[in-house]
Amino acid sequence: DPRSSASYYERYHSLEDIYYWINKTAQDYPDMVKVTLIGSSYEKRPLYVLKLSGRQERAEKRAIWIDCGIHAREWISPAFCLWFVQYSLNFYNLNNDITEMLNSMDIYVLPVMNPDGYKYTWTTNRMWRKNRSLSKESNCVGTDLNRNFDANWCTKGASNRPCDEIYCGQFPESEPEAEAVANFLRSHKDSVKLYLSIHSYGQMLLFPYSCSNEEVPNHAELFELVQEAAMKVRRYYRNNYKYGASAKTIYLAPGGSDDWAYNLGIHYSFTFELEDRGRYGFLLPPSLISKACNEALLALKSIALRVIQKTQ
Ligand code: PAY
Ligand code: ZN
Repeated sequence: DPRSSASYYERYHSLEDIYYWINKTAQDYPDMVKVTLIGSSYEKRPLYVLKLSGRQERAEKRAIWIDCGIHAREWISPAFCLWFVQYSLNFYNLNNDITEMLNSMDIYVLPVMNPDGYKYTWTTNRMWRKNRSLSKESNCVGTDLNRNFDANWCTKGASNRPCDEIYCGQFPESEPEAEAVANFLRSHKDSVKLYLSIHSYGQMLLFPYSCSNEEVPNHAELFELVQEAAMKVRRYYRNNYKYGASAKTIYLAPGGSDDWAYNLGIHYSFTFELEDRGRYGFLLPPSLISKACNEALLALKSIALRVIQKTQ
């Protein structure tokens, strides 16, 4: 079985491989993994979410949501979701942090939120970002899924022109991929305490708002969380991550999933920009997958364990 070799996770995988991996992982860990279909893409590909749970039964389980691959060309992002799932399953009851996480929270993982775009980056255009939806008024294809959520939708930092990379779509949640995620979070908003969206590149740990320069009410608390996580990454991996509120740390990005989740009531909401800082950019070589994923994993564990304490 190729999945049991460590090197499987140090490569990038085609969409077909990832679908196969989802199915196989669920089969191999029937007591810890459940797969649910939360919707389908514009081109009718399934959007599968893995629900990871520890073996301890607890009433009123809280939950974490992690999505990868909103943007097609950010290949390290789906690679991280696979890495994270494999790590969780392999190190449950061996590593204290992941054991505590899985015993206190269910973890929902969407490995590829934009399967049509991801497929397109493998077959046709490696630098594609958006999904692959067609528009009536233009020949240009695709909406930026991270501009399609209902958070200051289509204001400064997004575009209403279908040919642009940051096209916001026809209306909020016009895209089936964004709508599926929003519907899932709306129906799980009481249990989901931590929202995490994985992107690349830039090495940043970001929190709301992206859609305005305003500070969120718990800005100081979120700042401490990303600061601590970045400090750990610096110590263990000698690598620097920037951290802070998105709009001020990177740029204005309205209509993003992180702000939308925050406004829904998930007040621990983060976007990670994984490696690197621009040398390879979206084309991060496979030899750097393990370092990028280990750094993000450390940051994730650091934040999640704090959120578990805070939401007790
Ligand atoms: O929450 O503010 C946020 C994320 C902003 C990201 C975006 O949606 O534009 C940042 C970019 C991304 O990961 O998509 C950064 C990359 C390098 C890009 O394409 O500009
Ligand atoms: Zn992105």
